[in-house]
Amino acid sequence: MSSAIASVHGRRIWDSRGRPTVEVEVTLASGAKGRGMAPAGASRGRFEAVDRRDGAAALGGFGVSDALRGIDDEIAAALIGMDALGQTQIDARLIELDGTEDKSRLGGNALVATSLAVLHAAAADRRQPLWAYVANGRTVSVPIPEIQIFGGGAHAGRRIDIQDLMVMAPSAKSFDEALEMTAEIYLAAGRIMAKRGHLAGVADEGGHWPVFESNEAALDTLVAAIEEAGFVPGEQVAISLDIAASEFGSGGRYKLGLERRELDSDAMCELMLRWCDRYPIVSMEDPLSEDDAAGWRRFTAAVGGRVQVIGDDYLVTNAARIAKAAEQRDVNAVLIKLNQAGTVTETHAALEAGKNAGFGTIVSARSGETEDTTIVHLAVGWNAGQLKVGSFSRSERMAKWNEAIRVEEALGDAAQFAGMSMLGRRR
Ligand code: 2PG
Ligand code: MG
Repeated sequence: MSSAIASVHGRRIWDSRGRPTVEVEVTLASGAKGRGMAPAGASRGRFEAVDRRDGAAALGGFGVSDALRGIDDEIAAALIGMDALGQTQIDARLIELDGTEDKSRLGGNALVATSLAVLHAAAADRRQPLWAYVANGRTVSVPIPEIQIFGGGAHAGRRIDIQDLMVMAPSAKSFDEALEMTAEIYLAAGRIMAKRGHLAGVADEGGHWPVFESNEAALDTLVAAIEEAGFVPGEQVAISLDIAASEFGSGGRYKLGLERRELDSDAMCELMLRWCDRYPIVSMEDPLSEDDAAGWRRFTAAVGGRVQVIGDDYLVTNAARIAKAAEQRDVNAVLIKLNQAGTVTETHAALEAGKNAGFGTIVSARSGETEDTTIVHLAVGWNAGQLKVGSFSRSERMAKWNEAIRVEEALGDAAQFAGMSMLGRRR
């Protein structure tokens, strides 16, 4: 069998934060090769797959030598001889081999990089671009991008509480045009901030690292940047926020560090609703913390008809959690991250669970990334509709936006741009 796995090899590479991460290379009997790289989050959900890290003093505890040993020994032994075209069987074998609920024994980082390397090798064996291989003849679409302008929270020294202040361009006719509009806004925001002395650098995902006195000041500046770029806020360009509330909230208490005040769940929900009324917000991710199910329900009941409410840390790319959230009407959209789930198969199952619930689905990068562009192909081939990659600078981000331009061009007339119709079905 020419698509049988002949070798599996792990190596240490470095992510966009300068931390070690795992890369896996898989070679098939046919000679086809595939490579997978593990990203890493900073604001992680409690129920995500757990990375295997050395934990010693060296490299801040982020070393991956144990994870690499597991790949070269156990994982290689288990996968060699298996058919790379059978992704479901490969991933089932990885899950069984690891044997833990949270993938902590072999490590979510080892598993996701291996799973992705097999996927790439299989596509190479079939001589197909990855998006076409995963689509397997089904409908594809070019996703609408959510692009960060300001970074905050855990990605920018907590200078503001909100983690990602992003824009979406509902009026764009193509991915290419959406990027052009975003570029104008990113540049305009930089000009405004520099003029006011509000620029402290570049945040983890490439957004401007702001010095603001309040979260509202950040939102006001974003609206100003959209206007300065020549667009009508709320019509041509809208705001999308990732509050990442689990970073500052738990047990029904939310500590807004910037304003030095603490809110209970009701007050936090009220504040998020006020922002939705006051600003042209079309999408809000993790507005409440991962342990505040009642808060989620209240928030979605109030704005779910007009705002996309996305579960990230709350749903951790887990099909069962997504199905439960659908039953309880906690959200109307779901973020999809490969390394939260740990394998390609589980990630796809989570996305399908979201679609079955009528949710918007957003394929997302992590704050710690590499030059890997796989998620672009998955967003297209799985027809996710939306893509979140971070900001409009730093090459680990631009590599992905640029890859999407190539895919859109390659698709030609078949390149259906998802546009805003892909935002979650309203509840
Ligand atoms: C998120 C991601 C990307 P992290 O919360 O959605 O912005 O951040 O990878 O740190 O979890
Ligand atoms: Mg998030």
